[in-house]
Amino acid sequence: MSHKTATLFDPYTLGDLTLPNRIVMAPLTRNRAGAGQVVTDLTAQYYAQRASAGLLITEASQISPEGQGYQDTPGIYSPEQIAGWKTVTKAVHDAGGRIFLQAWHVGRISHTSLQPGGKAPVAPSAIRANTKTFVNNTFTDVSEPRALELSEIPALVESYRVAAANTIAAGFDGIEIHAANGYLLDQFLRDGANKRTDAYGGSIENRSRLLLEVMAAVIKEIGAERTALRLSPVSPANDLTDSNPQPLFNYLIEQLELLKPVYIHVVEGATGGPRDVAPDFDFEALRQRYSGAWMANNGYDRALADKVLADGKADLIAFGRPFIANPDLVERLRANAPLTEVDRDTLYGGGAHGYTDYPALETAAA
Ligand code: 8OZ
Repeated sequence: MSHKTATLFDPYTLGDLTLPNRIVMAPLTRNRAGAGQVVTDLTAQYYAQRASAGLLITEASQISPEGQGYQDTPGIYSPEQIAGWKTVTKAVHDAGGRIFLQAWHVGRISHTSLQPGGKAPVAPSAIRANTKTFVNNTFTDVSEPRALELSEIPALVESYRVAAANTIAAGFDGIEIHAANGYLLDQFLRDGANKRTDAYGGSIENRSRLLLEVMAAVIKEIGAERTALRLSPVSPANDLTDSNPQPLFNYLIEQLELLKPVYIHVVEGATGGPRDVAPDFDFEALRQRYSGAWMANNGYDRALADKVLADGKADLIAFGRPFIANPDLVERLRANAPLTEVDRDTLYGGGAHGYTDYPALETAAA
């Protein structure tokens, strides 16, 4: 198949949206939701400041109370949460932007103190991850999970379908299902966390089953042109591994080609870290199996983005941390202007400082 080459500043037709450029704001966890896991006016301001991106993707938002793994992350399951997100989508649309919600269930990357009734988090198998979560304003070891019963799977799929309906009710342009970075759907995919012996574990087909059922349910509910997906095939984030990721992800993309989500978003390498953690993994083999929009992410700068777009290896490039400190990232990349460095102390939690107070570049007086 042929992919037209482009630059970051060419428009792109994504489903029924016209993106004015190929620059996407990647999902970024900021832990600033209020009571009831409802986003605040500050969040509306934060995304609206970044509306010049071709597309904004929100921070990961839990589909259910059990899906939460960190303090103060927003939800997309209650009427109050939907009402809160409406203020965000309105502010972004009023500012001329487009925005997808990223929906997640963290699975085993949680802590009993965040779970309803103080129960164990759920996972494909009862294996604790060797990683930490952020609760009570500190980084704490995640709790040991319990394995989901086979009989619980249909209700889990249903909670993704409802979250998708809620996402559209909140005024979003679409949903990105988070199946990356070692959270629940990724835990089912990769065999470091999935030791099940039923239809959802073992073979590549079985480990892919839950994600494909979720994608089919969401697409049936809101349409393929509003449904997207994020994957991180080789990322060690959150202590997840797979013994042989290439055939797993090749198969998965072949199945996704039949479902045709509006884009597939792939984290190349270790999330937020080195790009070359698995030099033998062939990302191009995935891209060649998909005829829809391909979104690449991880450690991109303008030079690498220009090269990948010119080579036709991706259609869209997602930038994460640079968007935190540079609300006008699109203009800065266009002008080759210097980027502000992010303040790590204000990444997770807090208020306006380090969130909505990063300035845009001064526009030179005419
Ligand atoms: C950083 C801190 C907490 C969560 C991810 C949602 O890695 C996250 C996340 C990132 O996908």
